[in-house]
Amino acid sequence: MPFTIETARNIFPQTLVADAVPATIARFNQLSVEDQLALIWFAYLELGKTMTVAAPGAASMALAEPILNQIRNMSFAQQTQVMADLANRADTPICRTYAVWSPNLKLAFWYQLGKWMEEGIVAPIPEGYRLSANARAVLETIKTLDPGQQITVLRNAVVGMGYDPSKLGEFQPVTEPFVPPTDKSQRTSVSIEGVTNQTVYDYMNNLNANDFDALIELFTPDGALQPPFQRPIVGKDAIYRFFRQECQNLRLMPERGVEEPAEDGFTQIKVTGKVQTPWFGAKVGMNIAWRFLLTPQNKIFFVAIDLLASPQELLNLAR
Ligand code: 45D
Repeated sequence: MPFTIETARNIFPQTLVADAVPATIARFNQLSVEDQLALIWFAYLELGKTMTVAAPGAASMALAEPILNQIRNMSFAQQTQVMADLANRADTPICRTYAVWSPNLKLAFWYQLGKWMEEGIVAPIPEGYRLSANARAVLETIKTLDPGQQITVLRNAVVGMGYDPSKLGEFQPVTEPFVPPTDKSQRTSVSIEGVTNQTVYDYMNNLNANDFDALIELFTPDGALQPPFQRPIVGKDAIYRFFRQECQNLRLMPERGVEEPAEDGFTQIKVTGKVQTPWFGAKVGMNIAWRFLLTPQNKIFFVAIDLLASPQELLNLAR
């Protein structure tokens, strides 16, 4: 039977992903909005002890600026209401604007609010705020996660806020400005123990160079890419948009992998290694697996990117 996207999702079924992330987000979503905001604040403070978040670029900040200035000029009570509305996914003008922002813009917005909360410009979490028992338990869980999982929980919490974009109909997402690909002379190549497949090397090197035009040509027209904890993104157009909107300036550091023939002349390749996000740079190396399914023509029919359960999983290349 030929592969479908659904069957392709099951290649290398032994891969152990960080289920703690969606489980923690689900528990987080059950909390009151007051608890949610306070919990993120405490988690963010905790994170700040060991790693610093890089300031977002000026161009991203400029896109969020009108709303940020509006909030800055509000009373503490109004500011608290805006933050609660965002956590509540309410239908307000600010929540609608937020909904169409790319994940990085949402993070940039909260980065600035966090700074202003520290400086007393935006309503802080009330001093002595006591988390509910459930919220305390969620916070304790977050503290036990590895750093890559902690920042993924925070990112997912931020991305989930605001008005539900699926209720907006057609819209043009607002994303940070596009950076040109790295000049050919400045590029470096990854090396992956156990892997010789050129498409896999091209995938890693083009993504590292922000060369999304070259990268997308590695996929079949009906190919799919499955980001961590998401459904597959299907088709070249959608994948290309995702790359341009959400994948700039990542650093992929694959370490090892295994290649083997699959049915119908396809090849399946699993690669493990680290990925850095521009937000935390070398401070946080996320433990990642890529599970590729390539056609006989060596095009990417499917690739899943998984956040691994533990660093030990980096050595798990079993099928
Ligand atoms: O509510 O091969 C306050 C793909 C309090 C592409 C706050 C990939 C109140 C293909 C603290 C102010 C992309 C899939 C909030 C590879 C409050 C591919 C603020 C993978 C919210 C490899 C909180 C890439 C703040 C990966 C400011 C895995 C929180 C990328 C900030 C992963 C949190 C990137 C930040 C991740 C989190 C980035 C900045 C997980 C950033 C996380």
